[in-house]
Amino acid sequence: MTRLHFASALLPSGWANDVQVIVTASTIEAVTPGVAPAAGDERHQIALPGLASLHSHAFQRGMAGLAELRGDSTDTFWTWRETMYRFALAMTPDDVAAVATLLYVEMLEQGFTRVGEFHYLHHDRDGTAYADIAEMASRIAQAAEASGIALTLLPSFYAHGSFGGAPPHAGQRRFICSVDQFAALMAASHKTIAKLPGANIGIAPHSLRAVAPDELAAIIPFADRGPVHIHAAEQVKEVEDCLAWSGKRPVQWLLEHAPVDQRWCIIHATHTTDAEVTAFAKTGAVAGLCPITEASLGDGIFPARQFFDAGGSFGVGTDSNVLIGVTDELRQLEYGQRLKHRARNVLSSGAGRSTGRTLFDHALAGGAQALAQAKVGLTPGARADIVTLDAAHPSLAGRAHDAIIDGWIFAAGSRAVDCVWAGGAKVVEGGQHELRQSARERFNAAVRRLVT
Ligand code: NGQ
Ligand code: ZN
Repeated sequence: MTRLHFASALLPSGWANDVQVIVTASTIEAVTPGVAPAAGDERHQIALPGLASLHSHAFQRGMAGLAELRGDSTDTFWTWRETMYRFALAMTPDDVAAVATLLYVEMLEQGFTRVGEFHYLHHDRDGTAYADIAEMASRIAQAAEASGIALTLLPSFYAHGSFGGAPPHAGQRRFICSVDQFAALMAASHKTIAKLPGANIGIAPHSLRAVAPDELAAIIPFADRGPVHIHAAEQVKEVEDCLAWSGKRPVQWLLEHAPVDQRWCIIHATHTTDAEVTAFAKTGAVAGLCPITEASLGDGIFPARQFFDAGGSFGVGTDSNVLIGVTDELRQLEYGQRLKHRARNVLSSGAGRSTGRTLFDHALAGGAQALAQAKVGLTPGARADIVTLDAAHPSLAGRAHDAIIDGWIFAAGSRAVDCVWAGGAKVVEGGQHELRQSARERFNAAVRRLVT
């Protein structure tokens, strides 16, 4: 049992002062506001719940910053993707484990305590399945276990190179499954995560480019009651190709043909019309927004203001993992809207309401929903995923309650994270994960080999 005491803590009911939190094993057992610290309480100033990065492709952390060199033609998402495929084709299971372990260490250091791993690098380098079809998934699970982050594993189904069942191209061979192989992959993935604390599983039909309608219908039952994640409408070309194929836009097609409901998370949904935004919000599905990656890849700007006004839920994901940060994702989300609308505090929930707090609350709730967590936050029964901030950080000086979150997101940035408990274990202290050094060495050795 661990007893923590926070001068100030963000609870589901709002900010409270002098909060004692009792953690037993991986779970919060009791939360008592308004009590003085007792002897033996570990004391901190400011506590927040950990957030989820609801969309990650772990292996891509290995190539972060390596696609920032201008090519011969105009660089786009599609030319980035070629670089990404070349990197993916070179990685061994050990490389994936090394890269994912440091990535998850970095996520924890930033205040992400759960990851939705949209996992599609399944097979060996020649495209044949490993002896254990879930070999790569097991490396992801090992990385989660070593770091302490909670894993929602989302094995991805990927079968085609484009709309209309086009054959995949050679660079995609490590991703490809038949429906039968996917069934075997799901069964093996279930076994892989069975003993992993805090883990759960869903499915990830990659996109309408990669999955034909009959395949989508065939794999949805594999989700059981778990989450279903799909990329949609990230690029204008994807929307055009989808229109050419079906006469519908990607989000529109999904809403008309797939059983989209609260278990679903539509990743990006960048290029959506007003009608799509309204219909999407009504389904109760989560928009999985990845603001740093969407900016990095030149995707466009999601109509977040309209989606919020229509009652839509969203969470954030680090996606390509080019930069890892809770504050970075939330700030970029708001700043994209400011640039688009030429206004300030666009995503605040109303007059006098903090923008940072609005973003944080949405990302907490949307992340939990998208990764099928019934209970999150500093509340009894939730996994003990707790983040403390450094109250001595200059951008937090003199701030109370929501002003702390605004100071953290918009001014202090990531360095203000002090300690992080993941499933009750204190894995980050003074902003550093206990495995930082060894994980960096292993990552660096793998990446040095991959880039030469
Ligand atoms: C992915 N990433 O699956 O890693 C994709 C690129 C694709 C993003 N969309 C590949 N950010 O969409 O075909
Ligand atoms: Zn993605």
